[in-house]
Amino acid sequence: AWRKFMPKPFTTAEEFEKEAVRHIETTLARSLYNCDESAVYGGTALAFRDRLILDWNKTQQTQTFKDQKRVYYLSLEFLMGRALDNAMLNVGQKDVATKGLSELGFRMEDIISQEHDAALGNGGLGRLAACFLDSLASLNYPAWGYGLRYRYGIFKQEIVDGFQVEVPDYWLDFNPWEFQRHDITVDIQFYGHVNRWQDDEGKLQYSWEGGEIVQAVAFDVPIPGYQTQTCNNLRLWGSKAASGEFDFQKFNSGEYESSVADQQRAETISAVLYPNDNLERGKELRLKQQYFWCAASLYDIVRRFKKTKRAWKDFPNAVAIQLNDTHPTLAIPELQRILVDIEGLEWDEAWSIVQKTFGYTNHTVLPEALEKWSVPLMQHLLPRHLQIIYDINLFFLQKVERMFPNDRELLGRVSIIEESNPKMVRMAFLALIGSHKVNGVAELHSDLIKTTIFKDFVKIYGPDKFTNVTNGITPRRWLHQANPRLSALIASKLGGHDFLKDLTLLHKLENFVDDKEFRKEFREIKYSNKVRLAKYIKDTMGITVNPSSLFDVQVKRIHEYKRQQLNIFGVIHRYLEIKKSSPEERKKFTPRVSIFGGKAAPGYWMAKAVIHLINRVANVVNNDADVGDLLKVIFLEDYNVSKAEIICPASDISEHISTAGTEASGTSNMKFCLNGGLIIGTCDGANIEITREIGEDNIFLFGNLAENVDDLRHAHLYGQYQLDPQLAAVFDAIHSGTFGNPDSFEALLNGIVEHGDYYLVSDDFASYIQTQDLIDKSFRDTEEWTTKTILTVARMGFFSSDRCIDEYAESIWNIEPIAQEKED
Ligand code: DL6
Repeated sequence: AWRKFMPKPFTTAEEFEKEAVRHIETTLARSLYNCDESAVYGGTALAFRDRLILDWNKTQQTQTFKDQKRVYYLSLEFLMGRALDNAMLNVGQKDVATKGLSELGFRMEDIISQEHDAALGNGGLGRLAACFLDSLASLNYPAWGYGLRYRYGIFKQEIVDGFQVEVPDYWLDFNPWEFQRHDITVDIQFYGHVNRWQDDEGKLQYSWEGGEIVQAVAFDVPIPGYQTQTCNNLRLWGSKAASGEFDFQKFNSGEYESSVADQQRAETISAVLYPNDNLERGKELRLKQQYFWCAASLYDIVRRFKKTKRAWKDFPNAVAIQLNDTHPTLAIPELQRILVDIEGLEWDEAWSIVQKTFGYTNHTVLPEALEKWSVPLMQHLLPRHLQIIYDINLFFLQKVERMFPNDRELLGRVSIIEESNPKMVRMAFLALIGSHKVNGVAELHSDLIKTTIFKDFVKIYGPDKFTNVTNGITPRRWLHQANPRLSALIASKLGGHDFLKDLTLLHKLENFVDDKEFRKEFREIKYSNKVRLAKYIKDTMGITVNPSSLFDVQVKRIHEYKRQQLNIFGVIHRYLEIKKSSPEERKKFTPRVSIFGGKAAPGYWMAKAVIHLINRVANVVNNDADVGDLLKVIFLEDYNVSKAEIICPASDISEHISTAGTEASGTSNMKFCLNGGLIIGTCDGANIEITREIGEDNIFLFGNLAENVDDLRHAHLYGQYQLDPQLAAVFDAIHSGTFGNPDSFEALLNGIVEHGDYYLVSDDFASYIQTQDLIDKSFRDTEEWTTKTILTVARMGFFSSDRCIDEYAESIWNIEPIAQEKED
């Protein structure tokens, strides 16, 4: 009966205004006469939130009632970005709100930009998780995300004198998108010891006792689907001292500070996101975070299952858990512990449930990113889990020995425990052994894991345990939200916005590739997006760039394998070419703006040197009167999701130039192409499938292939190579001090000249430069360029995260969408 009292979708701007103003005046206690943009953001967000909550409650009720199998996506990172725009577009009421805001005297884009990015992730892995949540809800799959509620997300990057400086990102001052569930708390244990005894039937029993308890508190975030009433849940755990942990004795005796120490220690667990991308550092607090989050999530999942009163063997029919990389691998021994130690199942029965429940996604083959934890650390922090891991390993190795009786080396290679000093737990092996499916994130990567890091396991389990799910992106955020004019143009040709739910419909755009009007509008949209970015650059950096220039963009984490150094060396080469040419020759250059953005992990000195070099080069080039508009170099500070939404639609060419075989997939390559930008790339990650889809004529590939990388590295190590002469000239310019004190860049250059050029910068340099020349030429031919960009957009249908999620649902999770009931 109470449905009639519930808020309804806004049908008019006035209805929206009424709600927004009510929230500003009452919920936020901000008087309208001094109402600023931040208050209006608050009122707008709360007005939309009210609508979302109704769908959210209903979705949770329906999912519980239907009791279909659910997927739980465990990810230590969810790089969500801003929520308001997404919420308005997904519930389909942005137009009404825009009109309402304008009647109140505000512009929608100013209000949207008031929101702080939810930056609980480092890069591709976290943003993929966010795209997956959007697709899961949009496709009506019963799904929850589980993560950590970091009080500080990825740091803010400031560039001071050309150097990266890290500033904490406290993002929670006003966050209308989360709900603390005061009633949902879980006590999480650390340290302590294991008791072992025989029960009355002579069976060995284990219990984990003593140690320290920290409380996990649930914070829920609604995840609205696009044009559906499904609103899924993202549950983030915050840490606090367990009740009863506050030491009143100390407090009463005046030791106030030490009485709160326990509390602070507990809160530290969820305080900060580790800012490493593709790099693991083995810190105890990180392991604590991982266990804290896995244990709280599993407790929650098991509690929900137990309410259904189904038999344990039914658990994998009700629950699928996807491990986003190895970070949540402790969930495997934790579920085994719950089933054996607490629920009393036999080991084998429990293990079969565990294996059927988990799936593991691998996102990297880089050795420095593969997680290993020291055995002594694990023994100290999680003594019972270490025992369980040893038992899992024992049974696994016994099986291997039966299969390959005389191969002792094989046992050493596949053991979960690495016999080093100290011994280490290899998390990827544990994840693989405890899961029924392992997937890579692009075809090449999925092939590589089978021939490199998991080669022996293919022999043991057979190839069917391994599969590929090529990554994707949500077209709602990365086309409709980031590039509304392009989305509208496409809709006008395709007869509506259905392509946002089925991206393969974009192929129909090919029918318009010769349509003059369409081509003109398509170009105009790109130009206006470039004007918007140029304005942003002017406003934030004071540098004027010409929007008619070719915008060449590389935005992503700074990492040697991603090779921003190759790009900046290429820029220096271009600069030297311009400098040595006559005024007449200069007219032949295609004017370019080289735009970089991305954060370096705070302790990653080589990456920081690359940022420094880019900024030094920018300083020289941008102030050289000989160069003028022919070349500008921009390093955009603090690259994040909301900046990506401005940058992606404004690029002509973007760079995805990792050493072949190192970038698992990449997803920004997809974002740029979907927005009518072309790419220069190596045959790596998803570039290969992008080429297959859009055609070789529409992409600029260069460089050595993955299959040649080992031989080339070998040649470097034995001195059988010559530094590329054009690169040598670039190094000479750096050494001569053209870009400031060359000592700052010594390590960077030495890595190439003296230490084996592990990322093969020199080997790929000539082909990179040549390909850049081709790009210049192609860009000057506006008609040819326009055709390429339109065909690229038309052929990107495969790269929707909806396709990805359907593949996971069918081949790994075995889940079905929940049919939507029509509202009366
Ligand atoms: O799968 C998402 C994303 C890929 O697109 C990138 O190519 C890959 O580098 C990234 N991997 C990681 C690995 N980090 N860890 N652990 O972020 O995943």
